[in-house]
Amino acid sequence: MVSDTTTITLALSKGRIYDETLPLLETAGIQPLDDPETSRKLLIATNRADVKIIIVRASDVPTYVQYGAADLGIAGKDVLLEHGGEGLYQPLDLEIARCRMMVAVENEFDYESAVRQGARLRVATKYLNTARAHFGSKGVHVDLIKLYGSMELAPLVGLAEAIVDLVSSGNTLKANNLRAVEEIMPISSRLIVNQAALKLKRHLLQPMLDSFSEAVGKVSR
Ligand code: PRT
Ligand code: MG
Repeated sequence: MVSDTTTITLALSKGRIYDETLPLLETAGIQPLDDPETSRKLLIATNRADVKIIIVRASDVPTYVQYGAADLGIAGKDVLLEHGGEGLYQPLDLEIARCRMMVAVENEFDYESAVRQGARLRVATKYLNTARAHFGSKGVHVDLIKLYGSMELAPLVGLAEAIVDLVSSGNTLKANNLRAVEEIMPISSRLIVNQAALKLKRHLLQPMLDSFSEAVGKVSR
């Protein structure tokens, strides 16, 4: 499904991604006509009649773009690794909403010896694919427990020994008596484009990709 070829739809999530995307949109001459934080609108018009923005959950952005309900979107690498990236062209790391994917445990938990002794580790996370690949490559046996949020609570109440979660300032870990024991990978947000839309709407999409690449100091082709 690709909507009409005279307009483009950009999928964004509220919060940090939206905030950090605004300056990039500005460089492409695009200004949203509403603020999603205050307006409750999920479909936002812009100063350009041929560009509209939809506001969706961060983890739903790849799905909207994959099916062509949005032509392009911005999603964290964490989200893309879980989605799998099917049907998506990923031309550009926008280097926004940066953080790190980490393994964390309670301060008192001896992670290093647990791993050394080959103990089976219970790990709570929203990021099953990433966690499976990480522990698999280290040869650490884990039982993964899927959570949808507040992973930091899991070790405190005995649901898991470790978590895999995103860390930026480290304040959430600190406030919950946790420490990071391994960095899995650095995370930032990427531009994602529907592959069919890129062909059918290149005349509209390419100038936008070019402005974004210029803004982050890269070449998009
Ligand atoms: O919040 P919601 O459930 O709707 O979805 P979401 O959490 O996926 O969305 P959002 O907007 O919070 O995050 C969107 C994207 O921002 C993520 O997919 C990441 O790529 C990126 N990002 C960057 C972060 C963070 N930094 C971050 N710190 N996403 C989440 N966090 C959380 C983290 O999970 C932890 O709970 O913030 C907490 C840790 O922060 P510090 O500063 O205390 O370390
Ligand atoms: Mg969040």
